[in-house]
Amino acid sequence: MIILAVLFETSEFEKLKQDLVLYRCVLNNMDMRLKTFQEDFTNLQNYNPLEHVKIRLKSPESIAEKLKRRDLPVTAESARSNLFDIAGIRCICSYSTDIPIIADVFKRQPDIRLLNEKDYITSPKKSGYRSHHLIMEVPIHLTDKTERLPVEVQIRTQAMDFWSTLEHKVRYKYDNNMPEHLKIELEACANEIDKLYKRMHKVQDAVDKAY
Ligand code: 0O2
Repeated sequence: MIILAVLFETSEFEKLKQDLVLYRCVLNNMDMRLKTFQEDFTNLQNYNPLEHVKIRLKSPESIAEKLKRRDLPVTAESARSNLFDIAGIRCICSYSTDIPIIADVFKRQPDIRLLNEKDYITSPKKSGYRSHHLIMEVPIHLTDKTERLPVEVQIRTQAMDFWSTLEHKVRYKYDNNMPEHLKIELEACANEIDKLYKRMHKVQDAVDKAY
């Protein structure tokens, strides 16, 4: 695998670094909200559908690489107007039935604006990828102004996350040219995982009804 480093020019890199501070503030803000959701779910229902949450800020290298891949200018301004996943949150749930519940909680936040929603669970990708994506615009109140920045939230079950982490690793290893036999195998794994998860969900339902 050959990796060619794509980089920002020095002045653009300085601007990007300043923007990344704002994106980090948005992630801190979302982290607080998620902790509140978890407390509230547990308090109200004695059940927290959020198994765990992963928060990540895209690195300058990944930002530059994504812009280059899309044939866009490798500048801070271009990153800000074209990339919606610089701030990313992954919410991992126990069951697929929890996914719309979490999505609705985000959508009900009065100061958050939904920019885009993709349901790759009802309609999985050809690769077998399953996840619910929300792109949201979140306000952050700075010392002298309010900024609104996009955040990508991916909501999925542990099983979907297990599959997608492995598939991402394989895809990266083969530099997006995965051999056909691995594509077929991974697609089959995604379907098997889905079936197994639904089967286990039925067991859980039966136990819940019995007690
Ligand atoms: P990375 O390295 O995870 O950041 P967008 O990328 O949102 O501007 P797109 O491609 O239309 O535009 O969005 P989509 O399809 O919703 O994908 C967004 C992210 O979802 C991807 O980001 C991946 O993290 C994840 N994803 C989408 N499809 C797949 C898939 O087939 N397999 C795996 N493992 N993950 C997927 P990036 O930037 O492509 O990658």
